[in-house]
Amino acid sequence: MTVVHGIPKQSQYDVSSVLSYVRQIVDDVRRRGDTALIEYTKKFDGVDIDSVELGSDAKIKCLEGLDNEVKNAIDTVYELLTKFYEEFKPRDFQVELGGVKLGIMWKPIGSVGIYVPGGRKPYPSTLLMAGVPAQVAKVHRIYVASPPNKIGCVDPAIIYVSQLINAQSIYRVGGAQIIAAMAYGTETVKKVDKIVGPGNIYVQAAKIIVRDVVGIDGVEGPTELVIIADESADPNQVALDMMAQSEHGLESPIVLITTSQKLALAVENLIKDSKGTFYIHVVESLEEALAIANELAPEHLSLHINEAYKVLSSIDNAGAISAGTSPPALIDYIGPNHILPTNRWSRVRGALTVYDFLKPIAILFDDKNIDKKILRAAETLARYEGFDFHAKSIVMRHV
Ligand code: HSO
Ligand code: ZN
Repeated sequence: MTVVHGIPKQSQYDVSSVLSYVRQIVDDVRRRGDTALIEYTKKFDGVDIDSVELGSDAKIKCLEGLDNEVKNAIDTVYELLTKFYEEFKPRDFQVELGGVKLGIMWKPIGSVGIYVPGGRKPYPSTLLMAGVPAQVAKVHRIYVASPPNKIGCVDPAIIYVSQLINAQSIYRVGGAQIIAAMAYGTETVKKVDKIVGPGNIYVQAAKIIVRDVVGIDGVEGPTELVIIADESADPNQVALDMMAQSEHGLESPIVLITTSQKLALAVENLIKDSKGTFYIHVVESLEEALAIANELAPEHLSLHINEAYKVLSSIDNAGAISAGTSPPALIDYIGPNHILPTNRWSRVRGALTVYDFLKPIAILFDDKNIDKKILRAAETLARYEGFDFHAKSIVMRHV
């Protein structure tokens, strides 16, 4: 393990280093379709699959043996997230201003491919985090893709969640190859309108390559955690939150910023035999801690401070905040969402939500009673831009 005294420097995560390699895979899938997918699955996952899609018999067989307790846990989280996103869903909006009606109508995206990483362990929680908001948004067709396990099945918990979110198909292919397939389509894989979900560096590189033809949620790196703690914090809780997110691997920066030297020492002692890339930084004041956290713009921010709700308004950049008695790991499993911006992208984006699956269509209607001043403003701007027909078409209905 490493404990650095200080804060992390620039992220080591560099997708551009694999772009040219991944481009070859993407081009190959575009050219050879399913055949390429089956070959890459043999090469990268070491598994022979006879079809890209999990057929209905295979689904039943692969689902066998899924523990009832896990099913119940999935049902519980599914229900909670569904209620949350139903409440959160934006409503269509109309307002009359200056004698015209302006509005926004929200429409779902037609089709979405959700990538669920396999890697060390399957993440059914990730499919819940993407699938539930997609379903609440009423996305017409949801497709799920995840690498196969050794027996050519997709993980049973992932199949179970796919059924809950009403996925059309499950593809048992992972990596850059399935991202290419969902972007361009193959004999089996349907071309989608948007691809979402986390994944390794190859998956992220593929998303960059295909984003001129398909929507993507973002390009994400390893999990990140910043904790702000004061002298009131419990070192055991702080250490456990740090060790929890360090389970995602050594690439995950886990940072403690604290105003208490005593806490820093206690936490360092507790984590010193744990695997992880840890940073501990002691500061003079809470304001300083908040300024650093805003600069780091982490994926997860956890507040172990007195009356944490009082500082919420001082946080500008974070994918998710866990405060009070809530640990970041609870966000991972019950939401609101754990698909979050990394690599400082929380400066401009936030958690995945139902908005990622909806489009606001702008509507203008009934301008019969439009204020003359507004009409003239539109006409003037059109003429300023040299568009006479724009100007004429604007005023002709009002003469
Ligand atoms: N902490 C990860 C998500 C995750 N944790 C999935 C457990 N399973 C990124 O927010
Ligand atoms: Zn996690």
